[in-house]
Amino acid sequence: MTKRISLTRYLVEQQRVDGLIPSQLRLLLEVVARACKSISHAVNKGALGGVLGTADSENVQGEIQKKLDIIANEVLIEANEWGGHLAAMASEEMDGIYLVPNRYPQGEYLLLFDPLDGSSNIDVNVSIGTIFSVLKKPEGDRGVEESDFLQPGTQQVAAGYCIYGPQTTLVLTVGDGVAMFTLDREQGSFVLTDENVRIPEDTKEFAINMSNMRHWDAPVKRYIDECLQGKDGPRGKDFNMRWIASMVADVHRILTRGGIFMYPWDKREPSKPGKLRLMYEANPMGWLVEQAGGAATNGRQRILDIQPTQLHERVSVILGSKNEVERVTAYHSAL
Ligand code: P6P
Repeated sequence: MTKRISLTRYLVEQQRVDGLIPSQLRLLLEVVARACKSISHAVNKGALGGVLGTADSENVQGEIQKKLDIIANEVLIEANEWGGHLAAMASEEMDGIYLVPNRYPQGEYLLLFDPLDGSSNIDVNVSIGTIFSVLKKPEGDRGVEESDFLQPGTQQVAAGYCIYGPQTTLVLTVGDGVAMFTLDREQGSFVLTDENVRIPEDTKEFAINMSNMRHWDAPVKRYIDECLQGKDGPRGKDFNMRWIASMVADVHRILTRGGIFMYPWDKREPSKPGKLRLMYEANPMGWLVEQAGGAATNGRQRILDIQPTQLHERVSVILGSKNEVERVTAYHSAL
């Protein structure tokens, strides 16, 4: 039997090797992992826990909140606010930033998260997940402001997600590749199950919500149309399609076997650059994909290079197998 390496041991050994995980960051990642275990427990209870269905509230996006959205958000806030590793947090489920209360020590990190991504799938028992991104707060003693969060994705010091599916799996990068940890429910600990995750540069599998086809821009229409033509078309091979409507699940599949995920800008709401959020969906997922040898753009530029202007800003997302993302991006610049 191969040696079981826990998340804690992995982080300690990585800390010794490359210094990418200062002790405060290691504490932060372990606290987030513990919070994800609690969220997994709540999710797995489902109807038995009285946690399904909607709450009587909307989030900043104007979306009806699910009860589990709020529960997951509260779990992450309560787990992280007292440890002394954070200065502030930001969440898809909260309008503004959350400053660590003065009664607790202030740390040097900023934590951003989508506490429960894919929540439209909660009530139908389809995989969902928590996405998180870690930034450093700017130097100096002044209090943290929302503008301190508006850093490009290249500034992330850690990013990851936890997928609540047939397994509960934590996927993490600190800038030295991607590692996966599967929750051992008997031991209650995350165990290293995949190290140095790599995405194949080519794929025959695309993920997009095809019902929006009539609203897409020409480059996206061209790319998908060529895929649909299969081996008799310009691509010379048949493609498969997947769409789980849970970014965490679609990205996990791509990290596991390759593929391209697209949620592009479309004509339904032309003033919005896309549906997905830059700070706590596209940036963490984009970094994970790049760290696994893939690529992530908004069709015209690298997602991680985008300078944010608003905490909840949206972005067009094209990510996954490098050669496919580069093809779609080239189609955009060909216009
Ligand atoms: P649609 C979930 O609500 C989410 O934010 C992502 O996880 C997912 O990829 C996308 O929206 C699904 O959107 O329009 O297909 O329901």
